[in-house]
Amino acid sequence: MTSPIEQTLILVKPDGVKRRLIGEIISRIEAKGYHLVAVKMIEPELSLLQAHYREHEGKPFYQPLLDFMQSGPIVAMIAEGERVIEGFRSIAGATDPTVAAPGSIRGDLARDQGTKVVQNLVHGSDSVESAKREIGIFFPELKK
Ligand code: DAT
Ligand code: MG
Repeated sequence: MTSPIEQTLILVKPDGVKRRLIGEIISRIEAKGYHLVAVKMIEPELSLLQAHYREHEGKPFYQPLLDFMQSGPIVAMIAEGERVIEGFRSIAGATDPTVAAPGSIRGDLARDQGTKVVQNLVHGSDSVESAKREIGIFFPELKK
């Protein structure tokens, strides 16, 4: 069976930028063999983050999540490759960095900081549908 080439949206969150982990995170994506096809550092508007995180509206960590994501610059990227959506989530590790597998970005480099929202360094799209939607939100200039 052949796997189609996918694209996924990856974010280095403000904690990753502040801790100077952009290079480390990009290295892991490239070492795994995925191609970066777009990279930019931005300070996203609230409306952009609300669109991105709409599935979490109403949850107790929603407002802390928006505040955290606006606490400093982030790096937005598009990575490409066969099964990259699943593959990046595997190298990112579980949402909760305390139990994320050692060897993963979150497992190796993040931990519970006692904050209302989990600070776990990276975002990766979780399906083909959300990747398309999220790439459109963060890279409207690339719309065909
Ligand atoms: P993921 O980023 O692994 O896809 P998610 O989409 O469920 O996780 O949640 C988005 C972000 O919100 C996540 O990276 C960290 C934060 N978060 C998720 N669940 C949380 C919880 N129960 N308490 C605090 N923060 C949470
Ligand atoms: Mg998610």
